[in-house]
Amino acid sequence: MERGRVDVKSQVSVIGAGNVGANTALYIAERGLADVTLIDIVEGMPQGKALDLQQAAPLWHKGGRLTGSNDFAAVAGSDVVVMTAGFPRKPGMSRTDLLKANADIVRPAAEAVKKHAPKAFVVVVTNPLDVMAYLFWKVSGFPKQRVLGMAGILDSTRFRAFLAMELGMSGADIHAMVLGGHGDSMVPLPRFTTVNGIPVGELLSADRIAAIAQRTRDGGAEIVKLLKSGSAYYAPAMSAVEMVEAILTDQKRLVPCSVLLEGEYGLRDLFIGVPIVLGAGGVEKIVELKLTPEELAGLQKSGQDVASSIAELQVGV
Ligand code: NAI
Ligand code: 2OP
Repeated sequence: MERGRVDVKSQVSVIGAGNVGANTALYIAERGLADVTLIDIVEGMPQGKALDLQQAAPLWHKGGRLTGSNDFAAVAGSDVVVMTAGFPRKPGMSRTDLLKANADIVRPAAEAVKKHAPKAFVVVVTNPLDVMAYLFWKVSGFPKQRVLGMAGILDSTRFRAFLAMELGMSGADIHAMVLGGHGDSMVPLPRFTTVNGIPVGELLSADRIAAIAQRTRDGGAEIVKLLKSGSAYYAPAMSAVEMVEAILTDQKRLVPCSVLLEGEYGLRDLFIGVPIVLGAGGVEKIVELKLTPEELAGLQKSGQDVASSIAELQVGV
Protein backbone atom coordinates (compact mmCIF):
# COMPACT_ATOMS: atom_id res chain seq x y z
CA MET A 1 0.00 0.00 0.00
CA GLU A 2 1.49 3.30 -1.08
CA ARG A 3 1.17 5.98 1.61
CA GLY A 4 0.83 9.71 1.46
CA ARG A 5 -1.24 9.85 -1.72
CA VAL A 6 -4.81 10.99 -1.54
CA ASP A 7 -5.91 8.72 -4.39
CA VAL A 8 -4.74 5.54 -2.64
CA LYS A 9 -7.33 4.31 -0.16
CA SER A 10 -6.42 2.40 2.93
CA GLN A 11 -8.69 -0.26 4.39
CA VAL A 12 -9.54 -0.55 8.08
CA SER A 13 -11.72 -3.23 9.64
CA VAL A 14 -13.35 -2.66 12.99
CA ILE A 15 -14.35 -5.86 14.79
CA GLY A 16 -17.23 -5.11 17.11
CA ALA A 17 -19.73 -2.52 15.91
CA GLY A 18 -20.93 -1.47 19.35
CA ASN A 19 -20.34 1.91 20.94
CA VAL A 20 -16.55 2.05 20.58
CA GLY A 21 -16.52 0.27 17.21
CA ALA A 22 -19.20 2.39 15.53
CA ASN A 23 -17.60 5.63 16.73
CA THR A 24 -14.20 4.42 15.56
CA ALA A 25 -15.71 3.91 12.10
CA LEU A 26 -17.31 7.35 12.27
CA TYR A 27 -14.07 9.18 13.15
CA ILE A 28 -12.05 7.26 10.54
CA ALA A 29 -14.57 8.07 7.84
CA GLU A 30 -14.95 11.68 8.95
CA ARG A 31 -11.16 12.18 8.73
CA GLY A 32 -11.19 10.52 5.29
CA LEU A 33 -8.51 8.09 6.46
CA ALA A 34 -9.73 4.83 4.97
CA ASP A 35 -12.58 2.68 3.76
CA VAL A 36 -14.08 0.92 6.77
CA THR A 37 -15.62 -2.52 7.27
CA LEU A 38 -17.61 -2.93 10.46
CA ILE A 39 -17.89 -6.51 11.70
CA ASP A 40 -20.17 -7.77 14.46
CA ILE A 41 -21.88 -10.96 15.53
CA VAL A 42 -25.34 -9.33 15.57
CA GLU A 43 -27.06 -9.92 12.25
CA GLY A 44 -27.87 -6.77 10.29
CA MET A 45 -26.41 -4.39 12.89
CA PRO A 46 -22.97 -3.70 11.33
CA GLN A 47 -24.61 -3.49 7.91
CA GLY A 48 -27.19 -1.01 9.22
CA LYS A 49 -24.62 1.17 10.99
CA ALA A 50 -22.32 1.13 7.95
CA LEU A 51 -25.18 2.18 5.67
CA ASP A 52 -26.16 4.97 8.07
CA LEU A 53 -22.54 6.21 8.09
CA GLN A 54 -22.35 5.90 4.30
CA GLN A 55 -25.38 8.17 4.08
CA ALA A 56 -23.61 10.72 6.30
CA ALA A 57 -20.47 10.61 4.13
CA PRO A 58 -21.68 13.06 1.46
CA LEU A 59 -22.10 15.66 4.21
CA TRP A 60 -18.43 15.60 5.22
CA HIS A 61 -17.23 15.76 1.62
CA LYS A 62 -14.52 13.13 2.09
CA GLY A 63 -15.92 10.12 0.24
CA GLY A 64 -14.95 6.69 1.52
CA ARG A 65 -16.79 3.40 1.52
CA LEU A 66 -18.38 1.89 4.61
CA THR A 67 -19.59 -1.69 4.68
CA GLY A 68 -20.86 -4.10 7.32
CA SER A 69 -20.47 -7.84 7.76
CA ASN A 70 -21.13 -10.69 10.19
CA ASP A 71 -18.16 -12.65 8.90
CA PHE A 72 -14.63 -12.26 10.33
CA ALA A 73 -13.32 -13.14 6.85
CA ALA A 74 -14.36 -9.61 5.82
CA VAL A 75 -11.10 -8.35 7.41
CA ALA A 76 -9.36 -9.49 4.20
CA GLY A 77 -7.28 -6.71 2.66
CA SER A 78 -7.17 -4.62 5.84
CA ASP A 79 -4.16 -2.42 6.50
CA VAL A 80 -5.31 -2.01 10.10
CA VAL A 81 -7.78 -4.01 12.21
CA VAL A 82 -9.27 -2.40 15.31
CA MET A 83 -10.48 -5.00 17.81
CA THR A 84 -13.36 -3.66 19.92
CA ALA A 85 -15.63 -6.71 20.27
CA GLY A 86 -16.16 -7.72 23.85
CA PHE A 87 -18.21 -7.31 26.96
CA PRO A 88 -17.81 -4.60 29.54
CA ARG A 89 -17.72 -5.81 33.15
CA LYS A 90 -21.28 -6.30 34.33
CA PRO A 91 -22.59 -6.28 37.92
CA GLY A 92 -21.85 -9.62 39.58
CA MET A 93 -19.15 -10.50 37.06
CA SER A 94 -15.70 -11.15 38.51
CA ARG A 95 -12.52 -9.96 36.77
CA THR A 96 -11.78 -13.59 35.95
CA ASP A 97 -15.22 -14.06 34.37
CA LEU A 98 -14.61 -10.99 32.19
CA LEU A 99 -11.13 -12.20 31.26
CA LYS A 100 -12.48 -15.56 30.13
CA ALA A 101 -15.53 -14.17 28.32
CA ASN A 102 -13.50 -11.65 26.31
CA ALA A 103 -10.66 -14.11 25.66
CA ASP A 104 -13.26 -16.35 24.01
CA ILE A 105 -14.07 -13.46 21.65
CA VAL A 106 -10.47 -12.34 21.05
CA ARG A 107 -9.05 -15.80 20.24
CA PRO A 108 -11.21 -16.54 17.15
CA ALA A 109 -10.88 -12.94 15.99
CA ALA A 110 -7.07 -13.18 16.15
CA GLU A 111 -7.14 -16.48 14.28
CA ALA A 112 -9.33 -14.93 11.57
CA VAL A 113 -7.07 -11.88 11.23
CA LYS A 114 -4.04 -14.16 11.00
CA LYS A 115 -5.73 -16.10 8.20
CA HIS A 116 -7.44 -13.36 6.22
CA ALA A 117 -5.37 -10.22 6.89
CA PRO A 118 -1.88 -11.58 7.60
CA LYS A 119 -0.16 -8.24 6.95
CA ALA A 120 -2.46 -6.06 9.03
CA PHE A 121 -1.53 -3.91 11.99
CA VAL A 122 -3.84 -4.49 14.96
CA VAL A 123 -5.09 -1.99 17.52
CA VAL A 124 -6.73 -3.86 20.41
CA VAL A 125 -9.31 -2.01 22.53
CA THR A 126 -11.16 -4.89 24.23
CA ASN A 127 -10.73 -5.06 28.02
CA PRO A 128 -8.92 -6.03 30.10
CA LEU A 129 -6.78 -4.21 27.62
CA ASP A 130 -3.20 -5.25 28.27
CA VAL A 131 -4.12 -8.93 28.63
CA MET A 132 -6.31 -8.97 25.51
CA ALA A 133 -3.57 -7.26 23.46
CA TYR A 134 -1.11 -9.90 24.69
CA LEU A 135 -3.57 -12.65 23.82
CA PHE A 136 -4.18 -11.23 20.32
CA TRP A 137 -0.42 -11.04 19.73
CA LYS A 138 0.13 -14.58 21.00
CA VAL A 139 -2.69 -16.17 18.98
CA SER A 140 -1.97 -14.24 15.77
CA GLY A 141 1.76 -14.93 15.92
CA PHE A 142 2.24 -11.45 14.40
CA PRO A 143 5.52 -9.59 14.90
CA LYS A 144 5.45 -7.50 18.09
CA GLN A 145 5.63 -4.29 16.02
CA ARG A 146 2.17 -4.99 14.54
CA VAL A 147 0.00 -5.56 17.63
CA LEU A 148 -0.73 -2.68 19.98
CA GLY A 149 -3.21 -2.00 22.76
CA MET A 150 -5.06 1.31 23.05
CA ALA A 151 -5.22 2.78 26.54
CA GLY A 152 -2.32 5.17 27.15
CA ILE A 153 -3.63 7.77 24.71
CA LEU A 154 -7.05 7.59 26.37
CA ASP A 155 -5.69 7.79 29.91
CA SER A 156 -3.39 10.67 28.88
CA THR A 157 -6.18 12.61 27.17
CA ARG A 158 -8.31 12.20 30.29
CA PHE A 159 -5.43 13.63 32.37
CA ARG A 160 -5.11 16.47 29.84
CA ALA A 161 -8.85 17.18 29.92
CA PHE A 162 -9.01 17.27 33.73
CA LEU A 163 -5.95 19.56 33.90
CA ALA A 164 -7.47 21.82 31.24
CA MET A 165 -10.70 22.04 33.25
CA GLU A 166 -8.76 22.91 36.43
CA LEU A 167 -6.49 25.48 34.76
CA GLY A 168 -9.12 27.03 32.49
CA MET A 169 -6.68 26.54 29.61
CA SER A 170 -6.84 24.69 26.33
CA GLY A 171 -6.32 20.94 26.54
CA ALA A 172 -4.62 21.20 23.16
CA ASP A 173 -1.67 22.92 24.87
CA ILE A 174 -1.40 20.26 27.57
CA HIS A 175 0.93 17.34 26.91
CA ALA A 176 0.76 14.46 29.33
CA MET A 177 2.08 10.95 29.73
CA VAL A 178 0.21 8.16 31.51
CA LEU A 179 2.02 4.83 31.54
CA GLY A 180 1.29 1.36 32.89
CA GLY A 181 -1.61 -1.03 32.59
CA HIS A 182 -5.12 0.21 31.84
CA GLY A 183 -6.40 -0.20 35.38
CA ASP A 184 -6.21 1.08 38.94
CA SER A 185 -2.41 0.91 38.94
CA MET A 186 -1.84 3.09 35.86
CA VAL A 187 0.96 5.64 36.31
CA PRO A 188 0.25 9.30 35.44
CA LEU A 189 3.59 11.13 35.18
CA PRO A 190 3.24 14.80 36.23
CA ARG A 191 7.01 15.22 35.76
CA PHE A 192 6.47 14.73 32.01
CA THR A 193 3.31 16.86 31.87
CA THR A 194 3.54 20.40 30.51
CA VAL A 195 1.37 23.25 29.33
CA ASN A 196 3.09 24.26 26.12
CA GLY A 197 6.46 23.38 27.66
CA ILE A 198 5.75 24.83 31.12
CA PRO A 199 5.94 22.05 33.73
CA VAL A 200 2.46 21.62 35.21
CA GLY A 201 4.02 21.88 38.71
CA GLU A 202 4.67 25.58 37.96
CA LEU A 203 0.94 26.15 37.52
CA LEU A 204 -0.72 23.85 40.07
CA SER A 205 0.07 22.64 43.58
CA ALA A 206 1.32 19.09 44.12
CA ASP A 207 -1.92 18.27 45.98
CA ARG A 208 -4.13 19.39 43.09
CA ILE A 209 -2.01 17.47 40.59
CA ALA A 210 -2.22 14.33 42.77
CA ALA A 211 -6.00 14.68 42.99
CA ILE A 212 -6.30 15.07 39.21
CA ALA A 213 -4.01 12.06 38.67
CA GLN A 214 -6.33 10.02 40.90
CA ARG A 215 -9.39 11.23 38.97
CA THR A 216 -7.59 10.07 35.83
CA ARG A 217 -7.05 6.58 37.30
CA ASP A 218 -10.77 6.51 38.11
CA GLY A 219 -11.72 8.10 34.75
CA GLY A 220 -13.36 5.03 33.23
CA ALA A 221 -15.28 4.19 36.43
CA GLU A 222 -16.57 7.78 36.74
CA ILE A 223 -18.23 7.48 33.34
CA VAL A 224 -19.60 3.98 34.03
CA LYS A 225 -21.24 5.38 37.18
CA LEU A 226 -22.84 8.23 35.25
CA LEU A 227 -23.99 6.13 32.28
CA LYS A 228 -25.34 3.34 34.52
CA SER A 229 -25.07 0.88 31.65
CA GLY A 230 -22.01 0.52 29.45
CA SER A 231 -18.75 2.44 29.51
CA ALA A 232 -17.08 5.39 27.78
CA TYR A 233 -16.84 5.37 24.01
CA TYR A 234 -16.26 8.78 22.40
CA ALA A 235 -12.78 9.40 23.85
CA PRO A 236 -11.83 5.70 23.55
CA ALA A 237 -12.84 5.63 19.86
CA MET A 238 -11.01 8.89 19.15
CA SER A 239 -7.91 7.52 20.91
CA ALA A 240 -7.96 4.37 18.77
CA VAL A 241 -8.31 6.51 15.63
CA GLU A 242 -5.26 8.58 16.64
CA MET A 243 -3.33 5.29 16.53
CA VAL A 244 -4.85 4.21 13.21
CA GLU A 245 -3.99 7.59 11.67
CA ALA A 246 -0.41 7.50 12.99
CA ILE A 247 0.10 4.12 11.32
CA LEU A 248 -1.65 4.88 8.02
CA THR A 249 0.00 8.25 7.54
CA ASP A 250 3.38 7.37 9.10
CA GLN A 251 3.18 10.17 11.65
CA LYS A 252 5.90 8.89 13.97
CA ARG A 253 3.95 10.10 17.00
CA LEU A 254 5.52 9.70 20.44
CA VAL A 255 2.56 8.30 22.37
CA PRO A 256 1.93 5.81 25.16
CA CYS A 257 0.59 2.47 23.86
CA SER A 258 0.40 -1.01 25.30
CA VAL A 259 3.11 -3.07 23.62
CA LEU A 260 5.16 -6.19 24.22
CA LEU A 261 8.07 -5.55 26.56
CA GLU A 262 11.15 -7.72 26.44
CA GLY A 263 13.21 -6.34 29.30
CA GLU A 264 12.47 -2.63 28.85
CA TYR A 265 11.69 -0.98 32.20
CA GLY A 266 12.67 -4.30 33.83
CA LEU A 267 9.53 -6.02 32.46
CA ARG A 268 9.20 -8.87 29.99
CA ASP A 269 6.66 -11.10 28.27
CA LEU A 270 3.72 -8.83 28.89
CA PHE A 271 1.92 -5.90 27.26
CA ILE A 272 1.84 -2.62 29.15
CA GLY A 273 1.63 1.10 28.34
CA VAL A 274 4.97 2.76 27.61
CA PRO A 275 6.02 5.61 25.30
CA ILE A 276 6.63 4.44 21.75
CA VAL A 277 7.23 5.95 18.33
CA LEU A 278 4.18 5.00 16.25
CA GLY A 279 4.37 5.14 12.46
CA ALA A 280 4.01 3.06 9.30
CA GLY A 281 6.14 0.34 10.89
CA GLY A 282 3.79 0.15 13.88
CA VAL A 283 5.87 0.11 17.08
CA GLU A 284 8.99 1.67 15.57
CA LYS A 285 10.73 2.27 18.88
CA ILE A 286 10.10 1.85 22.59
CA VAL A 287 11.31 4.97 24.39
CA GLU A 288 12.93 4.19 27.73
CA LEU A 289 12.51 7.22 29.98
CA LYS A 290 14.76 7.71 32.98
CA LEU A 291 12.15 7.27 35.69
CA THR A 292 12.59 8.13 39.35
CA PRO A 293 12.68 5.07 41.66
CA GLU A 294 9.10 5.89 42.71
CA GLU A 295 7.82 6.15 39.11
CA LEU A 296 9.62 2.95 38.13
CA ALA A 297 8.20 1.12 41.16
CA GLY A 298 4.70 2.26 40.09
CA LEU A 299 5.22 0.93 36.56
CA GLN A 300 6.63 -2.36 37.83
CA LYS A 301 3.72 -2.80 40.27
CA SER A 302 1.35 -2.22 37.36
CA GLY A 303 3.37 -4.78 35.37
CA GLN A 304 2.89 -7.32 38.16
CA ASP A 305 -0.88 -6.77 38.02
CA VAL A 306 -0.92 -7.39 34.26
CA ALA A 307 1.38 -10.42 34.60
CA SER A 308 -0.90 -12.01 37.18
CA SER A 309 -3.93 -11.54 34.89
CA ILE A 310 -2.00 -13.15 32.05
CA ALA A 311 -1.12 -16.04 34.35
CA GLU A 312 -4.75 -16.29 35.42
CA LEU A 313 -5.81 -16.69 31.85
CA GLN A 314 -2.99 -19.13 31.20
CA VAL A 315 -2.29 -17.45 27.88
CA GLY A 316 1.39 -17.29 28.68
CA VAL A 317 1.90 -21.02 28.36
P1 NAI B 1 -20.51 -2.56 23.25
O1 NAI B 1 -21.24 -3.56 24.07
O2 NAI B 1 -21.19 -1.30 22.85
O3 NAI B 1 -19.98 -3.26 21.90
C1 NAI B 1 -19.37 -4.51 21.89
C2 NAI B 1 -19.76 -5.17 20.59
O4 NAI B 1 -19.06 -6.42 20.47
C3 NAI B 1 -21.26 -5.51 20.51
O5 NAI B 1 -21.85 -4.89 19.37
C4 NAI B 1 -21.30 -7.02 20.40
O6 NAI B 1 -22.35 -7.50 19.57
C5 NAI B 1 -19.93 -7.29 19.78
N1 NAI B 1 -19.51 -8.67 19.93
C6 NAI B 1 -19.63 -9.48 21.02
N2 NAI B 1 -19.15 -10.69 20.74
C7 NAI B 1 -18.69 -10.66 19.47
C8 NAI B 1 -18.08 -11.60 18.62
N3 NAI B 1 -17.81 -12.85 19.04
N4 NAI B 1 -17.77 -11.22 17.37
C9 NAI B 1 -18.02 -9.97 16.92
N5 NAI B 1 -18.59 -9.02 17.70
C10 NAI B 1 -18.93 -9.37 18.95
O7 NAI B 1 -19.16 -2.24 24.05
P2 NAI B 1 -18.17 -1.03 23.80
O8 NAI B 1 -18.54 0.10 24.67
O9 NAI B 1 -18.04 -0.80 22.34
O10 NAI B 1 -16.80 -1.64 24.38
C11 NAI B 1 -16.16 -2.70 23.70
C12 NAI B 1 -14.96 -3.20 24.49
O11 NAI B 1 -13.97 -2.17 24.58
C13 NAI B 1 -15.26 -3.63 25.93
O12 NAI B 1 -14.46 -4.76 26.26
C14 NAI B 1 -14.80 -2.41 26.72
O13 NAI B 1 -14.50 -2.74 28.07
C15 NAI B 1 -13.57 -2.02 25.94
N6 NAI B 1 -13.11 -0.65 26.14
C16 NAI B 1 -11.76 -0.46 26.27
C17 NAI B 1 -11.24 0.80 26.42
C18 NAI B 1 -9.76 0.98 26.50
O14 NAI B 1 -9.30 2.03 26.93
N7 NAI B 1 -8.96 0.02 26.08
C19 NAI B 1 -12.10 1.98 26.49
C20 NAI B 1 -13.51 1.69 26.28
C21 NAI B 1 -13.98 0.40 26.12
C1 2OP C 1 -12.53 3.10 30.11
O1 2OP C 1 -11.43 3.40 30.59
C2 2OP C 1 -13.96 1.10 30.36
O2 2OP C 1 -11.66 0.89 29.79
C3 2OP C 1 -12.79 1.68 29.70
O3 2OP C 1 -13.43 3.93 29.94
